[in-house]
Amino acid sequence: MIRINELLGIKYPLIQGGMANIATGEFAAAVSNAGGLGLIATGGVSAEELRRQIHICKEKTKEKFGVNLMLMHPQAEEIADILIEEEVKIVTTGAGNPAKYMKKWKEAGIFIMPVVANVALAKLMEREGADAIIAEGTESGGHVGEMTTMALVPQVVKAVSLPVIAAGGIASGAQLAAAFALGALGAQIGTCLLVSQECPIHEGYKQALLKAKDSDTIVTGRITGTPVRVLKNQMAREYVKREKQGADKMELEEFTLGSLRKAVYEGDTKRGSLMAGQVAGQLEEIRPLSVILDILMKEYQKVIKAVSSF
Ligand code: TUI
Repeated sequence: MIRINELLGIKYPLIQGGMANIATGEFAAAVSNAGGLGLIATGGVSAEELRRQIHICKEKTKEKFGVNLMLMHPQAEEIADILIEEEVKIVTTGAGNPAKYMKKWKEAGIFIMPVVANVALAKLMEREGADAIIAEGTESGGHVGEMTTMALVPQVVKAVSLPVIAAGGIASGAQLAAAFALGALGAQIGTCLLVSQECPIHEGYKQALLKAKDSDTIVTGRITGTPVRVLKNQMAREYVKREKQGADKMELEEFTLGSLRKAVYEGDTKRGSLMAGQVAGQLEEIRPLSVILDILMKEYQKVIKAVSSF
């Protein structure tokens, strides 16, 4: 099978993760211009604002780009139609089951790549007509499942005959090589793009990522049912404590209300929800997107040569 870059008509086999409140049209265009597949996030933006972001992205890149539909979005229905109206060619989905939109997306010729966190949803998505599957391990930032990338990817590869893209825990050439070794034909990356020059998050958020060590992320919401991986801080610790004490979902939602926005726009590293994957501990410096992607691919080439000489 051919790699996802050939399938999509992009330079590198790298697609950007959704990243609510962060991946604007301008950012997605910058990822696409750097050789990856940029995706505009829908989490945190209204349907009308999304339409504007799609227009911005089209102006800023001639390369392929897509939109990530966060299925818990209150306007998910409306956004599903906007994607068709705006002739978006590639869609990834997250945080749910997109089956009810897939027939009309397929009729519109959209290339559909649902993000799944287990084999059951991967199989269902194949039956519903997905074009590729993004298998996302719990190492990822944001909303996560239970399985690790190492265990999930080969099991999804075995279960479906579609191209599989590995996600979660990929930020170096060695990790990219590992993803291919597991049978993936591409990788989704997110956390390592947060520390790009082009990423529109607050400088405080970027500095917190650079400071993070290997075990500085924590999953909030495991008990209440919406697990989200973030950098450990006062807010995250307090959330988990209250959750263990039996706080109800409404109370916790009030507590975290606007916390992602606080992190992204104000750089509030104490009270904000700084979504990040476990690779945060690997991040060392702020670089242009093109450098991040080029280095990742160069490292990958070196790693496969070294491994094959064993
Ligand atoms: O969606 C993601 N990552 C996200 S979404 C997001 S915005 C958000 N913020 C706070 C709370 C909730 C969302 C931040 N990060 N990744 C893909 C992903 N999808 N991970 C896990 C899943 C998933 C979970 C349950 C997919 C399907 C599912 O259930 C399927 C069903 O049938 O309901």
